[in-house]
Amino acid sequence: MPTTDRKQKEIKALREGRLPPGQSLTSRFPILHIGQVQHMHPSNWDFRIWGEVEEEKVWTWSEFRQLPRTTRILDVHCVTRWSQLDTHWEGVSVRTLIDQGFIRLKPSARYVIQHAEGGYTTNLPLEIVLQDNFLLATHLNGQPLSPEHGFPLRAVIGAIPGRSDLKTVYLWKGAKWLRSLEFSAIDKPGFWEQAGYHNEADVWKEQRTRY
Ligand SMILES: Nc1nc2c(c(=O)[nH]1)N[C@H]1C(S)=C(S)[C@@H](COP(=O)(O)O)O[C@H]1N2
Ligand SMILES: [Mo]
Repeated sequence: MPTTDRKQKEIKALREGRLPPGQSLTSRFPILHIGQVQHMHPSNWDFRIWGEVEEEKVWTWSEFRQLPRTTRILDVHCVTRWSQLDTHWEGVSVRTLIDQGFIRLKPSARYVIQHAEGGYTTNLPLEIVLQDNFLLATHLNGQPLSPEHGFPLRAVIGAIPGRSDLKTVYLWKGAKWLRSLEFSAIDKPGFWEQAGYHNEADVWKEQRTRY
């Protein structure tokens, strides 16, 4: 959109309290990752649930597509300072999988480590993964994810306007090309967390780096 339009939307977002400190609005969806785009094919993709669970699970793509589905509209915030509002996602809620018995956690499960194709990892406390603003997404804005955005599955976390009860973290804590969720008793800092980024990454507190 033209700069003036972007600026006006940004002022509106600020007024509505939807733009965290140090962020500016973008209308395109920037593509950002370390390394190369992973070109995944549903036929050689599966998704594993492991660690502190009563029973390990491995779902093929056709099995994953049978799981209960959820849609969410999220404001997403990248630590490199762009934010995009009202992104539409569709996929699977981890809380729903647990509530409906698809995943049975051990009481020792306290953290969730996302493992992506290509080696990227990121970590979150279990309670954040169970929030309404965390989703395992297969679709963005009504379309299956493009390879660049993480096809066939990625995690996403963003703000839901008006839900100040939900902790919102920077988008690096949503791994593209997601292959497994490890439930863990201990925290395991992921790729950026080990590189000096803030482990908690609260967007409203501007927890960008540890230093
Ligand atoms: N596998 C993987 N997932 C990743 C990343 C990455 O480097 N590798 N980058 C993260 C970062 S920093 C951001 S901002 C978002 C960007 O998602 P997008 O490219 O769909 O906009 O992906 C996140 N997930
Ligand atoms: Mo990012």
